[in-house]
Amino acid sequence: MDGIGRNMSNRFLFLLALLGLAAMASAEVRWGQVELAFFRVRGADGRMIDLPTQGVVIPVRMERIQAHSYKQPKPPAQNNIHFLAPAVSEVYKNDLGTNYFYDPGGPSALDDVNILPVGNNQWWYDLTLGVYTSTGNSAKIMNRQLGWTNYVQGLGHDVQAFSNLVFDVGWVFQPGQFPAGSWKYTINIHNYWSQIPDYNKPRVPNGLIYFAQEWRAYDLLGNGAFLTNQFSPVFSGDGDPQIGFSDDQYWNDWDPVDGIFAEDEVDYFGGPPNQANFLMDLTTQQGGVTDTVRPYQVSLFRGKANGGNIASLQFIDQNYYKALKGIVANGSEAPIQIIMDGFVSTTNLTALSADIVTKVSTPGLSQIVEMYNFVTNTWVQVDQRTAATSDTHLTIGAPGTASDYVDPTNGNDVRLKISYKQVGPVTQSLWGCSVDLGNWLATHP
Ligand SMILES: [Ca+2]
Ligand SMILES: [Ca+2]
Ligand SMILES: [Ca+2]
Repeated sequence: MDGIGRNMSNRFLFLLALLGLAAMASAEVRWGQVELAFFRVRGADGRMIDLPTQGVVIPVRMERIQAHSYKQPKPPAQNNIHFLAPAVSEVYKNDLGTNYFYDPGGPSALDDVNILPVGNNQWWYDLTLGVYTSTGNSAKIMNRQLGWTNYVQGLGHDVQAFSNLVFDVGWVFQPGQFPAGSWKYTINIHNYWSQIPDYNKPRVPNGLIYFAQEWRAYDLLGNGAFLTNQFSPVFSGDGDPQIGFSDDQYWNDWDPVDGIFAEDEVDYFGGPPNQANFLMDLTTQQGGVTDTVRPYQVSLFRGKANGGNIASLQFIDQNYYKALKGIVANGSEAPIQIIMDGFVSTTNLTALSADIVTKVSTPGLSQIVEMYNFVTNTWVQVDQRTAATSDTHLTIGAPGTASDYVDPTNGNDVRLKISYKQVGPVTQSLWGCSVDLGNWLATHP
């Protein structure tokens, strides 16, 4: 590049930086308050508890965002946000920031939210969601949020497919609080905790929650009319969740809009970049100690070694453990299967997560992550997704009871498997993977 070209290039970069600063400076942030109509949660004894809510007012932070209807093409990316390592207190995050969108007609939707088990038995701290409103609100409105832990298939049309309600909360927003447009809003739930007895404080269930957001006219019981064509939950695409995970699907409560999420209301937005996952960020109050557990042993059950060793798996340093596809016993088997073992300090775990950084040499591959359950003596699949061709950091929690993934008869061994399968066209016949990190995060009291 000649001097003038370099100079112009520098000026262009400078201009871009200025634009970036201007964009940051102009972010519209509003603070408001949200009231609570009701807050019901399943207690430790299995009963639903109706927590006191009279007079409760807690702060809410609102930030204007740009969301588009999923019926319109995705606008060009404004910035490029990479996968991030989680903070200990962050237990679910789907907010890549580059592609917010909504279903303009849909005021009620449910998403499958797999929360990191690091948050198990911790209190909900802050909850961030997104909403699009075509009209704003001139009257009180309600954002009702419900969570179930079970999905039952086969119940058919207009029958609730989800069971075991674990919470049902009615947040009440004031007239004029939401101007027309798209908003990311954070409810500071932790401000509520000082007002209720300790034993009642809601805990984050371990693993999968079917989380519903309903936008309704205000009603003390949460049964107000749906705000169809006025308020819609916002989704965040351009990739899978950075923390926890969710399948590319959701349940669109439209047939009819009645707060009943039936199996035949399952839907998506045509696949990437519009992954059908709520814009959502959930933190929990920190508790316990989280140890990083590094593997002491690695083996290839399927595949051929192609460089690196056990030390390559222990740190994020672009020193990779590499494997190429190998011979399989049958066509359904994954031609690369890497198994790692580590030792945890105690069997008394409250959470266990795989913490991995991986990439593959070609598109067209699927990545499967499994953790070994030593109680049932089975591999448990904890994640499956399109394998990325650039380094991708994932932290994936083991479902159920964390201590089941520890082998106390073998020095508190934990076992992790990462596999790759071809699911589409590939650019190389002898494809492979590079694993920069294969660790665990083990949380205990
Ligand atoms: Ca319905
Ligand atoms: Ca989803
Ligand atoms: Ca490494």
